[in-house]
Amino acid sequence: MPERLGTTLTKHIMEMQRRIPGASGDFSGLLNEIIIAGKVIYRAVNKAGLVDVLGRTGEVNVQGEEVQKMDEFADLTMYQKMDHTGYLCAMASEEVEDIIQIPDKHPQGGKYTLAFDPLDGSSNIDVNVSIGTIFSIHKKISKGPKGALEDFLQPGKKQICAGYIIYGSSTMLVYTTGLGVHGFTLDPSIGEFLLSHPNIKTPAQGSIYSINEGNSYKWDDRVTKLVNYFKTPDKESGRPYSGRYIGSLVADFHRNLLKGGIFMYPADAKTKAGKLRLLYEAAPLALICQEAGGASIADYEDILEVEPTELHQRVPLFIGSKNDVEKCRSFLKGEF
Ligand code: P6P
Repeated sequence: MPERLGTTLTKHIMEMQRRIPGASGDFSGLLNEIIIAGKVIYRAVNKAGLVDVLGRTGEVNVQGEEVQKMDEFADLTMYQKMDHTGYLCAMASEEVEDIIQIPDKHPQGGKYTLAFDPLDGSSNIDVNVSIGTIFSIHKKISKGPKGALEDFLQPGKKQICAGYIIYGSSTMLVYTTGLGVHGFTLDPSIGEFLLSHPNIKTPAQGSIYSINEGNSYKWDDRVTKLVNYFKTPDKESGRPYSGRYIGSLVADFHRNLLKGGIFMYPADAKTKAGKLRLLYEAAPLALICQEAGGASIADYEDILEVEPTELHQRVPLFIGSKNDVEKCRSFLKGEF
C-alpha cells in the first residue's frame, strides 16, 4: 500500500485559492513559480561544495556587499522563473539597483509585484550555515501595464503574501497570505514541499535574544540598557535569556518564530538606519511574525506601518515574540 502523502504545498495553495471567490489562479501560479525557483536554488545550495558556485564573484552589489556566486545564481533563478509568466508587472531584487521591468517580449500587465532577497546570508554558505530566500508580494497600484516604483513603495501591512525558504538541515518554505502561517518541508525523494508546520503560532514570550554583540560599542544607550535587561537574571520574568545569533537572518528568525524570542538589529553609530532592508527582509518577516501572533518594530514604529521611500531602504529591526517586542518598544521609547 503506498504511503499516504501529507498535504503538498501545491495542494495547499489550491485550497487557499478556493477560499477566495473569483480568484483567477494568477496568484497561485505565481506562488508555484516561487516554489520551483526554491527547488532549483535548494539543489544548487546542496551541491555548492561540489560545483563552482562557492566563493565570491569579485563584484560588489548595490548594497556595497561582495556578491557571492550563489547570490548571482539565486537571483537569476528567481528572475528567470518569473519574467515570462504574465503574473508580475515588475520585480525588485536585493541584488539589483532599480525595479526590474518585464521584457516587452513577455506578457505584460501582471497584477502583482515581487520583491525578493534571493539568498540572504549567502556569505555563510561557504561554511555550511543555513541561508534563505525571502519574498514579498504586493498588488500593482500604478496605472498602465508596466510596473512602477510606487507599486513597491507600499507599507508592509498591504502585502498580500510574504514568505521565506530556509536552506538548512532541511529545506522549508514558510508563508502567509493572511490566513495563518504555514510551514512546508521539502521531501527531496519526491521533490515536493509537504505540510509539516500548519498554522504556526509564535510564543508570546521567549527565552532567546539574538543580536550581534560585536556591535555593542556602536549602540546607543537605549539599546545597551535593553540588551542588558535580557541578560540580567530575574527568575520571575524568565531571565537571563540565552544568546543565540547565527548571523543569517532567515535562520535566526525561523528559530525564534518556532521557539519564541527576540531578534534585534538596531541602528547604530555606523549604520544609522540599521542594516536590514525594509521591502524584502523586514516587511515580509514582519507580516509572517504578526500572522503568527508576534510583532515587529523599527525603532518604535511598527514595521508594517512604515511608509517606504526608497527601494533598498534599511530599517532597524526588532522582531519576534509579542511581549519581548513590547519590552523593546518601551526601552526604545526611553521608558526605562
Ligand atoms: P552582521 C547577512 O549578511 C545579513 O544580511 C542577515 O542575514 C543577517 O541577519 C545580518 O546580515 C548579519 O549582519 O552585521 O551581524 O554580520
